[in-house]
Amino acid sequence: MSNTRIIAISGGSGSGKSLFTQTLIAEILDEGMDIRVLCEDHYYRDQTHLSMEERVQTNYDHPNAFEHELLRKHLVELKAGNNIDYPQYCFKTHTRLTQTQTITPASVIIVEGIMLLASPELLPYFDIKVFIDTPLDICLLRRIKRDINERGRSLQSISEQYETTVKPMYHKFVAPSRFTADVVVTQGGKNRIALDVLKSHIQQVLK
Ligand code: UZR
Ligand code: MG
Repeated sequence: MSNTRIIAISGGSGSGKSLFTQTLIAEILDEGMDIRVLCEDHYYRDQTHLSMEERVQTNYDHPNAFEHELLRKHLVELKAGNNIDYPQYCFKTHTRLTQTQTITPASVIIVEGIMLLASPELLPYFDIKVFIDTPLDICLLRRIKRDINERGRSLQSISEQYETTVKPMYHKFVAPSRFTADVVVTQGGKNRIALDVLKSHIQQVLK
């Protein structure tokens, strides 16, 4: 499987990366083609050894919050045609679950996450680098809704995290990583043209 294509989809938290990726994947699977997705979020470092207070204070918007070395290894394994044990992460407890999920190789792998293009050690693995460029106010509104509904957060904790890490780290790491991208997408998961362009590229590869 050495001709495996790896597509990275990055952008700020709440930019629409996951929606963009899920829409693309669903449409490709619908057509009976084989593709895999890995979320960088699953590679957050386990915080079991810390107290809840320390876990809450961790900077999750820094490249070091992720075990990129494991993600890199997994990309190497999938490219070599081997299965991987995909980690599972809980945002409510900030811990990695003990069970993993087996992921088998495929010709096209999409990796999605905030710090992918800000990590020089990962860049050589990506055949196509996509940056979802969404204004920060739109990202924040989405993040508020999602973190309350899916990640067990209060408005107070969301605004504190936003001021202390999300916004400064976006400017420090995520925004500059846009310049490493091959494709910059506006309007997030709703950009039909960008979805169609990537989809036809993937269909070409999978043919
Ligand atoms: P996406 N995050 C947490 O809030 N808790 C964790 O245990 C791990 C991550 C948040 C993280 C980042 N930041 O902005 C976001 N903060 O998850 C990335 N603060 O996830 O790209 O899906 O929005
Ligand atoms: Mg997401």
